[in-house]
Amino acid sequence: MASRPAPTGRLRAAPENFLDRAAIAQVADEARQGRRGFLRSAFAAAAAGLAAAPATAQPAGDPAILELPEHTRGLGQPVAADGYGKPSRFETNVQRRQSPGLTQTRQASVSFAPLQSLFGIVTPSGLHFERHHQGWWDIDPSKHRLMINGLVKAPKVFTIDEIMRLPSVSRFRFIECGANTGMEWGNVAVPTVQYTHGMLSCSEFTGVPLITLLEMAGVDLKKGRFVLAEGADGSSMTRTIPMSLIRSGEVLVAYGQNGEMLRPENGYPLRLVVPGIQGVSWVKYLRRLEVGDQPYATKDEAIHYLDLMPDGTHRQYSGIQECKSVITTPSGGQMLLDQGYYSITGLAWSGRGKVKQVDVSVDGGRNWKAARLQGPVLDKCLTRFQLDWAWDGKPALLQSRAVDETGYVQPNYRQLRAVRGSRSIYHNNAIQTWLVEASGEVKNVQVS
Ligand SMILES: Nc1nc2c(c(=O)[nH]1)N[C@H]1C(S)=C(S)[C@@H](COP(=O)(O)O)O[C@H]1N2
Ligand SMILES: [Mo]
Repeated sequence: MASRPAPTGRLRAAPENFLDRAAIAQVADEARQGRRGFLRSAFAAAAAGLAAAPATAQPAGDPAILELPEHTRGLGQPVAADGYGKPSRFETNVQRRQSPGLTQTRQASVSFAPLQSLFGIVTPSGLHFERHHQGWWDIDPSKHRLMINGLVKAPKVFTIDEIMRLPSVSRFRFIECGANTGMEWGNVAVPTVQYTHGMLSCSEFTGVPLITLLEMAGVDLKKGRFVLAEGADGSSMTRTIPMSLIRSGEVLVAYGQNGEMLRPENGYPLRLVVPGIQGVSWVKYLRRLEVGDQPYATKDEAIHYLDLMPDGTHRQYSGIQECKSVITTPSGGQMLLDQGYYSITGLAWSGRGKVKQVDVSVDGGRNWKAARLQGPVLDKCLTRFQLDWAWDGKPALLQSRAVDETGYVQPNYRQLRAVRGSRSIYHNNAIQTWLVEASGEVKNVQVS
């Protein structure tokens, strides 16, 4: 590996998935001083100042391999049986974060998933992004009920126990807020992939197909062409779900997330899973489903979640999350410490089905190379891609472009704006560009 002197500057405080040297140094420091307690904030540690260590170990005489550390000789800790397991104390930098670019209300309403720190396709539940219109609740499941009414023979009220007795399915699905990447419409260039794309997560959801519950209530499938879904929080979150999606068996009334019950932030004890459709339709704290014969045009469908088009009209019910991808490493805020080999990696997804292909460019879209798709490639799920890259130390513009099984190709900003204009908030699926500077710093830039 061609190596060059380690940058003399400090590692960026921004989260990054190379080893978190600031956190590690702090833990070592505290161990030396015999103090207890771990690093609370990687930002604080980074601010305290830490020179970057070389990326590779010395070839000969590295004490880290020559000297036996204490953990090879002493007695380790007893089982961690009491309570719920936690990540290593060296991983404190891996956290959901609120965007510095968004106005904070009293009730913070969005946290972003640290995409730059994740592997594979599953988002650990504790790192799943959050979007609350009126705060979150930890609802007593024994008191929670789900009502089904409207165009049904026998309106029904289910307890959680009754729902959990039914045959369940488990499916890996992505959820993306329609406003994800919204700041970039205005070319704001927020610093990291956590803030550009972090209203995106992927879990294995477990639940009962909604069609099963509707059939138990004797749904009228001739007249009943839409379902209104309502949440039990104060946001009056109500969304219209077309019966066509429900009849396919895709829409789930879910209680499980990654092998355990949903997290309170994500809708415990019940949420709707509406694969491929923008997050707002995945109603959390689900308490009522009404079968109707036309779309409901609720506040979150008539006032919010509209796409302002260049000709001054609004686009409504544009809920499908079109094919999109982003490189998560290297990405904004990260630092390449050496020239030489890197595995460019990222995520691709499509609300219309499976990802078929991802191409990667290191020269701002002039030349493209097909990336490897890491299996499994699943329907309406995140897909991990990788491409081998040797960085020559010169500035580079990294981009990824996904194609889904319908043949739809992810647009660049010029193509997207030609159709959608530039005054939208929602449904920005443009190609993202990361600039790698000669210094190794990676920055968010927009090229068309
Ligand atoms: N009841 C209820 N459901 C809701 C919301 C809400 O505020 N209340 N927010 C919606 C929005 S806008 C999104 S993007 C997703 C976010 O889901 P998450 O918080 O599990 O990531 O939930 C949706 N469902
Ligand atoms: Mo959202």
